[in-house]
Amino acid sequence: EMEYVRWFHRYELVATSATPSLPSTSGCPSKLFDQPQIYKPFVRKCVMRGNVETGSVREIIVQSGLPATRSIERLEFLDDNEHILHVKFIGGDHMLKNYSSTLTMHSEVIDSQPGTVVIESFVVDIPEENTKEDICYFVENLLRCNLRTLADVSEESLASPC
Ligand code: A8S
Repeated sequence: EMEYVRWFHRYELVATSATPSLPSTSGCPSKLFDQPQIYKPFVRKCVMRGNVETGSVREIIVQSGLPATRSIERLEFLDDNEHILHVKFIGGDHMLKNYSSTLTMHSEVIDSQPGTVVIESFVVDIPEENTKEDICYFVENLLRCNLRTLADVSEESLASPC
């Protein structure tokens, strides 16, 4: 039981959500995985290993000035029908250990217009040398930035149906 308690407390769950009003009523999460640089302002480059499918891996190179340079990320689960994208960070030189995120897209009526709500949540280990507040502040700001940009660029392509 101690093991269980210890395991449980290594993780912190924080949900963040944003409600960008995307033009299409059904987004396509698989379009997000191989071209994150289109909607993640801090991603400079993305190199895919293989096709976009469950299990495939991408390497992200981020803009300079951040506390990391690269991240290796695996597509853990993808469902374009249910609009779910689940990604796990499996390597890189960043401090986000055991980070994984879940992004879902939902058709909603927003201001009397059909739109898409995108919700992203994450779990991550809190390293000894950081507080939960610091890590959450850092990640939540990045996710908020990404989701806001996604809402802005979605008109062109990303949120259209698969
Ligand atoms: C995402 C979410 C995050 C990405 C973070 C939190 C990151 O790409 C950046 C800076 C870092 O220090 C960590 O969905 C890492 O992309 C922008 C390189 C992982």
